[in-house]
Amino acid sequence: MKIMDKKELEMNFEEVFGVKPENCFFSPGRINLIGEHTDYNGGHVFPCAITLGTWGAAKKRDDQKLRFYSGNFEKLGIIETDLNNLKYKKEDNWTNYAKGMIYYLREAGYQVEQGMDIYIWGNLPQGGSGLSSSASIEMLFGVMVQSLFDLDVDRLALVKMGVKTENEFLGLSSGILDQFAVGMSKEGHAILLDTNTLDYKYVPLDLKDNVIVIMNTNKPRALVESKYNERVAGCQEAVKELQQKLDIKALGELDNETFDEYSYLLKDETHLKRARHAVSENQRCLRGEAALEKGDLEEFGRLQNASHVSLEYDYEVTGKELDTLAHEAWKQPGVLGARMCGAGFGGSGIALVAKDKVDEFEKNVGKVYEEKIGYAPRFFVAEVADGTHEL
Ligand code: GAF
Repeated sequence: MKIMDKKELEMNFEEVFGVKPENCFFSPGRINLIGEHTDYNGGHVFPCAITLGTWGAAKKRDDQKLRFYSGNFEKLGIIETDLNNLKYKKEDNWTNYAKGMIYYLREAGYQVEQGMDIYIWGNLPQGGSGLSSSASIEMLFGVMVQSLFDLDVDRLALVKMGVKTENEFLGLSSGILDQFAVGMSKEGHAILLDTNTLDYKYVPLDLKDNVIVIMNTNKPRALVESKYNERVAGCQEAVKELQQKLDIKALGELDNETFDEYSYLLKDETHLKRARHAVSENQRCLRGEAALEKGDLEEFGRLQNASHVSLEYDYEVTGKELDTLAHEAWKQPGVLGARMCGAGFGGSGIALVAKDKVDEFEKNVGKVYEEKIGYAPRFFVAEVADGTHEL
């Protein structure tokens, strides 16, 4: 997998803009070990950042122009806009993430009065990788603008602006998982985050003789946003129905027993399934974190498997590509657990695999996937990285 060092980043910037950049940055992607579709339900998530991500170099301009260039989309050339015209435009592609971040920084009163030249390049699989390339770009821009304009803004505020960019600028009702993981992670650690209180703790990620293999479906992205928003709405409906008897604001407040007792209130079978996933996944996330802290990787793997099953049957966000990867992974020697990761409907899964079985694992799972799906998946061994930072 190609990575980019600071020198190459500076050279690429200079080639496009004819001057040297002021600063260079790296922003990771993320995986979520367990706790999926819980973040907009006030539940827990347990992600970590990975060394795949987005690199960026930037320089302030004397005027108010924003000039963006991506090494991944060379054909698009320089996309130009103006600080005073920070509006979402479909054809502006990935630069909408940057525009959103700058818009919300300025809205919050931060002084960003000069334009910038910006070069970015990333190695996260494109087209809905499930590894959060959008949050990676959002946080890259947040930290970039903070540094270039010397803004006194704390990291959590930037994370929240990333979420606002996603929710209000782009219209995806996502939670805080991705931006938090990308912005707040620490090398060698996962973060247990309570998305209701925003309390969090870093947990050393000791996988003993195992590694996390990322399994990318390579499936072209289609309709993920609308299906995602539908799931969010389904959970909100379920909360309303449960509120007839329960004093709750979100599904994450319930344990499995209370949910079972009151689930008769959910007359709609789909709402019942969606809510059951949100509640049980939150409990699995907490149990998973505890198992990992105790070094009980077998239990952790079992919970990951159960998470996939719940996402497959109750939440219905997996699809044949992710199911094939997880189901084949479960059959392989040396695999402790495997599940889809991120929003679903394509994207990536993760598997906890014994180090000495990784080659065999990739060969076997890859072969069956290609036979069933018609094209190959991609595998990466995840390395756990720091959150967005200056190089
Ligand atoms: C996507 C969203 F952006 C996250 O907020 C989260 O809901 C995730 O899907 C599912 O856990 O990555």
